[in-house]
Amino acid sequence: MPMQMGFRWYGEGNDRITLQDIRQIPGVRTIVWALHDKMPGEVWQPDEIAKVVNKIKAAGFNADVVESVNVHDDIKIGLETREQYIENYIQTIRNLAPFGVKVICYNFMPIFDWTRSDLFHPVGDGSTALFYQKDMIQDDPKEMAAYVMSFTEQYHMSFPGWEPERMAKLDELFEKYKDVTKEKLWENFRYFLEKLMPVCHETGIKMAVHMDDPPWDIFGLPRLLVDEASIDRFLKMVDDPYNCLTLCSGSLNANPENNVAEIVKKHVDRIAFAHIRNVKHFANGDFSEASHRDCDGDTGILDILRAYHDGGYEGYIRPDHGRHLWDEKPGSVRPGYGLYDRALGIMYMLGAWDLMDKEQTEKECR
Ligand code: DNO
Repeated sequence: MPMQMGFRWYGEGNDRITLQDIRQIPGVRTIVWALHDKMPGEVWQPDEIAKVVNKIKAAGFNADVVESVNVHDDIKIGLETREQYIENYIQTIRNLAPFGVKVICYNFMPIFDWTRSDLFHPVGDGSTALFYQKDMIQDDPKEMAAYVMSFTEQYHMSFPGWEPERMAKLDELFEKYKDVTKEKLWENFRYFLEKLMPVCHETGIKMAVHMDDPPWDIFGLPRLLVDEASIDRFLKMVDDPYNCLTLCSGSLNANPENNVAEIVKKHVDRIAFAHIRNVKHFANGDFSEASHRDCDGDTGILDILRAYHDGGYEGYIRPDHGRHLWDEKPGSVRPGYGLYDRALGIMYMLGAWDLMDKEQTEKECR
């Protein structure tokens, strides 16, 4: 089986992009979806799942990848109440299986998911992109959360991992995490995964953890999946073929020291889902997201694609964030998830992939 190209879709009424729009992008087979109105810890019910999956399948796609089933903070903190939330998670896995779901992408970041200081930063050619200004994400999480929440309110658009209900309780959340050291977080992570593995084997669903974005501690909160060593540790900690990675090139490469192609080569068998994104670094530690074209950023997109291709990658892949182009403005587009730049990204990836396929066949024929 070759790699499978996917496209993230936020669902009807929650995304201006329609399944019919996505049909027109060559090569997309998988819709990467979720029940976006679910709070972390809630069970996803079969009728709610069916509603979305039936639409996806009717439009000619598979619904093999869910991004994300978010993990409740009590599991990450290691509170006793985690038992019920883990049970709920297991029930959600069981409920997803009959719909053909193969991979669940999730993250284990305390409190915040991806973090940026500007969601529509001018790139210089009239387009905008997500931007991280290092000195703005240092001391005051509230300021940053208020910025993201102002978007949520102004444009009636909430972001996964940034649920206003959770953000409203930031003080309480920080207080609950105050004794969660990095080692404790690792331990709680292992506990969670070991409980899940039997049901993953039973249902054939792989758990694919997303890298921490950005890959360093923020606001004093520990972050685990930040580099090659931590990925090695994670895979060894629960050494099971169902314990996998969502290898996000952009998240990792926000730290220029991370060589993503090398990580792909080393762990291709344990990558269930590839997020491909290009990042441009600035000397002061800031970074901007860039087009998928190799030379537009510093991530080494072509080396990464080659590592997947030559490693015989058979998992799912999707363009990650794109820039906002043409008529895509705040309010008309989900930050990072416009139509055009992600579609261009797909064509870039498929172009490279087709060429590598061709080269390989020719090599084999000689
Ligand atoms: C950002 C995404 C992440 C990802 C979650 C997975 O755009 O890549 O938010 O979906 O971290 O749980």
